Amino acid sequence: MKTKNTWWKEGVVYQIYPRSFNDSNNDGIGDIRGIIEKLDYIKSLGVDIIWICPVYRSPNDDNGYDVSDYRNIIDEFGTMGDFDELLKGIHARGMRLLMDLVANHSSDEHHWFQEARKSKDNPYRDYYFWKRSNNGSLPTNWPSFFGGDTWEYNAATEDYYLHLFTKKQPDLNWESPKVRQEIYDIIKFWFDKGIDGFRMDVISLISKRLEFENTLSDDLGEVVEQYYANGPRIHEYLQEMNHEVLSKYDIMTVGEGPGITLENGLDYVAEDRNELNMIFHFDHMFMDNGPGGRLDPVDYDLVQFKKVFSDWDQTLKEKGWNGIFLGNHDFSRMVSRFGNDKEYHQESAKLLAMLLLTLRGTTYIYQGDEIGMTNVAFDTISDYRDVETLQLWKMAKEEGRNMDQVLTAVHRQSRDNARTPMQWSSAGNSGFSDAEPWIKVNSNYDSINVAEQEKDGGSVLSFYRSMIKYRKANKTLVYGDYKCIHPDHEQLYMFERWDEESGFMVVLNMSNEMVVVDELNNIQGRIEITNYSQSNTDNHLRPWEARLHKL
Ligand code: ISL
Ligand code: CA
Repeated sequence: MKTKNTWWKEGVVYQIYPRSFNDSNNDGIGDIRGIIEKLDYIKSLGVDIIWICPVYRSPNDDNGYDVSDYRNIIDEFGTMGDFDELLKGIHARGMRLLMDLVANHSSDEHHWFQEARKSKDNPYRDYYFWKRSNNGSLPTNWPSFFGGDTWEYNAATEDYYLHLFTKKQPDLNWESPKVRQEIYDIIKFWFDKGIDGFRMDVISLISKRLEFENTLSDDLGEVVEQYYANGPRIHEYLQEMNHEVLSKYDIMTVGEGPGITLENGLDYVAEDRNELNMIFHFDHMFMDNGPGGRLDPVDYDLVQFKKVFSDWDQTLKEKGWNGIFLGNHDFSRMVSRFGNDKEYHQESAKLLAMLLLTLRGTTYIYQGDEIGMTNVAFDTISDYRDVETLQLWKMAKEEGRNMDQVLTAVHRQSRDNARTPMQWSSAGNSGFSDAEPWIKVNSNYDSINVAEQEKDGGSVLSFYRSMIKYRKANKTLVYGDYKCIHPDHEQLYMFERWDEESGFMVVLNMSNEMVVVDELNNIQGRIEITNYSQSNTDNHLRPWEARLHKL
C-alpha cells in the first residue's frame, strides 16, 4: 500500500511558545498580538503551518498545560478578539494554525474539578480518578513525571485524586463518556472557529490501567511504558474521537506521547486505523536521560541516534506518517545538545537544519532554532521558572545530593533552556520586550539574533530559508524512500532519499574532527546545498560539514 499525499505531509511547521516569543504590550510576557506582529517574519521562513503551545485560561502551574477554561484565552496573552485576528492573519498569508489540546488532565481550578472535589455524589465526581488510601499509605507508589508522587489528598471526600504531572494537573477520567463528550465538544468549538488541527498533549496517557498496581521499577521510562502509556482503551478512544469529530474536518493531528514505541507506533498512525495523522515519539529525545531521569544525564551516541531515525522510517513507511523534530519547549536547545554550540555553532546549527529538512516526515522547527539559539546557564536556581526543574531541584536537595552537580545537570537539561525569550535583535531584552521578561534572556543575544542574521546571506537563518525552500521544491525529500549508509559509523550520518523522479544523498559529519569518506569521490551528482562557504567536493569532510547532493 502507498500512503496518500496531503498538505500536512508536505507542510513545514513552526512551533511557537507564546510566553517567550514576542511581547506586544511590554509587561514582560509574550502574547498573541506579539505573534501577530511577527507573522510576516514567520511567513518569510517559508513555513506553512504554525503550532502554538496552549493559550487557554490557566493558573500557569505548568505554563498553560493546566487548563482552567478550554474556550477562553488567558488574559496575559490577550482576548478572543486577538485570537480571531491571529487566525485570520495566518490564513490571509496562506498558512494554517495548530493548537495544543491538553486533554489528559485539566487544571485543579477548572470548574469540573472544583465541583468534583466537593462531595462523592457530585455530578462531576467521575470526571477524575479518586482512590482511598492503601492501609495508611498512598493508593499506589506511582512517581510523577516531574518528581514526587501522583496522589493528592482531598479533605472533603477523604480520598486522593490522581495526577501524573503536578498536583494542579488532575488526570481526567476518559472512562466516563461525559468526559469524552466534553473533549469532543471543545475540539469542535475550535474547528468551527476555523483552526487547522491539534497537537495532542500526552495523548498516549489518556486510557488508564484501572487495576492501579504498584510499580516494581525505579526507572521512570519503564514505569511510563508499563503502567501509564498505551492503556487498554487508548485506541478505542482515538477511533471514537476520529469518528465523532476529526473525520468531519480537513484538519491535521499530531499525537504527543511518552511510551509510544516502535512496537506500538503504527497503532496510532496507520492510515487504515483512522486515529491520528502522525506522532511525536521520544526515542531520540530521551536517549540522554539516565536511569535517574532528566537530572541524571548520560552521553548520547550517534550510532544509536541514527538507528532511531532509520528504525522509525522503516516501521512507518507506506503505512503511516512521522513527525520529525529535534527540539521543542520541553528539551534543551538542539544545537547545544546534538551539535557544538561553541567552536562550530554556525556549522552545526546548519547541519542540524539539513538533517531536520531532509528526513521523511512532517518537519517541526522550534522557535529560535532557526537562528541557532543555545542553552542558557543561569548562576542560581532562582532564575529558573520551570515547575519540573524546580520540583526536581527540591527533591535533589532533600536527598542530600551535591547541589553544584545538580546545577550543572540543570544547565544541561532544564526545559527552561528552550524557554528563554526569542532573540530578535541586540536591543535591550533581545528586542522581546521593553520590560523585564518573565524569564531572563540568554546573554548571547547580542551575537545570536534575528536582526543580525537578516543582514547576512551566510547566516543560520538564511540557511533555514534555503533548506525549507529546497524541500518544498523537491517532494522526493518529503515522500521518497530513505536508506542510511554506514549505520555503524560513529561520526558520519549519511543517507539516501529517492523515488521515481529523483535521488539525493545527504552527507553529515556530526563531529569536531575531519572525516574521510572514500566513496564521496564516487558520488555522481552535484552538491546543491552545503554549510561551508568554501564548497568542497573531495572526500574530506570538515568538522560538522553538511552536503546535500542531487544524484
Ligand atoms: O518533559 C518531560 C518530563 O521529563 C516529558 O516527559 C514531558 O512531560 C512529556 O513529554 C509531556 O509533555 C507535555 O505534557 C506536559 C507538559 O509539561 C509539557 O510541556 C508538554 O509538552 C504536561 O502537560
Ligand atoms: Ca505581553
